[in-house]
Amino acid sequence: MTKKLNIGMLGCGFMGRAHSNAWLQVNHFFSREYQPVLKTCYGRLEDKPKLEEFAKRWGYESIETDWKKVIERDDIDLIDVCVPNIMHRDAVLAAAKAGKMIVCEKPLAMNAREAEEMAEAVEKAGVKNMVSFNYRRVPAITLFKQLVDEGRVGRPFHYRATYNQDYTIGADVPQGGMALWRLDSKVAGSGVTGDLLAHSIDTAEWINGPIQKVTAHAETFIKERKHADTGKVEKVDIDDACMFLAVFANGSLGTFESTRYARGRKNYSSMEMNGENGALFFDLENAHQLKIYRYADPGTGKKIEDHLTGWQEILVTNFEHPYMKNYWVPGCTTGYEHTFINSFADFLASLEGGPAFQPDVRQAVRTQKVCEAVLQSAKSGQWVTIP
Ligand code: SOE
Repeated sequence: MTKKLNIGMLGCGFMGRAHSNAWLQVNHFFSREYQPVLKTCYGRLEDKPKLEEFAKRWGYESIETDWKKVIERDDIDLIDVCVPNIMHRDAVLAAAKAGKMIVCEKPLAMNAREAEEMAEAVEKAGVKNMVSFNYRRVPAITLFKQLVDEGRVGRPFHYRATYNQDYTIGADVPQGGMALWRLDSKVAGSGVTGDLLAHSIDTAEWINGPIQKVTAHAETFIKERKHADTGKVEKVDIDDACMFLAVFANGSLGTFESTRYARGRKNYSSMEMNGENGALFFDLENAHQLKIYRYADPGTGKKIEDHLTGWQEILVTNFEHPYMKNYWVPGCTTGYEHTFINSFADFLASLEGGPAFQPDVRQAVRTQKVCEAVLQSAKSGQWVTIP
């Protein structure tokens, strides 16, 4: 039996493309009762030519230049929020009130207060929801978590995450506008903390459990940039780079670093965990490789033979690896877009009686609180405990 799931897409930019592709592809690779239908998409009136081209390319049946109309439509089941962060709150509150299912891009909100308000509204409405922290569904990261849960790292001592890019180094890169709203704090809420570290924090807490406290330092390297909307040179308020130390409730120590000024790094997200029984390392530039260092067998506690210890590489493309049996044959890889397809596959499964989808809006509030504590600590120079 198939059921139509009518999608109302808010946004026609980078994330709008990533999500539209995933809605179209998910039934090709995963057997699900729900069949997403790209019903309508919203973009600003001033971006109408771009919106029309977007709708045509991805096969949307109609367009809307008023986002509220998308939510009001009776024929829409799910609102997919891919507009800039400043619009997330209003869109999610309205969608919850209208009883629609919600998919929201990360970060959930501009700040923790907004995030909490959104979670309360969604919970009150009782609507199914997910927040798109897509990297949890990189097969090698899912396997990372599985191996930790199997005890292969053992008692954890350290967790180290980086998320580095280099696209804002040029002083002539404008802030704001359609493409670079992530550089405008009034639209994005924060810089790398909300945009990139939020991913690292979501994954870190998923793997290690809660972070208890943080101490941070943030930097804005270029203090003024031309604003694409006003044409004027304006103060830059976002964090270009941010690093923080964390203490996890499990006793492990965390270090996190993120910047958009790491010359040579485009979308370099890495994580390493070191424990009593072993260690794991992953980086997104080698997305199908997971490195493992095995020191002791988790079942018996017996030390691995000396001549076999050392970093080993798992090519995460086997049928037994997370998500991979749904794609090609062992050795054939998947890409960035598949992390969104995997997310929607799990979301649809949750609608069909499968495990509740994570991260949901409530869990994303938690990530937002850690981000806020990081920014607060960067200002005060003090350790901040996460409430
Ligand atoms: C920023 O450049 C960005 O597009 C993030 O917003 C995404 O979340 C990340 O996955 C890729 O980089």
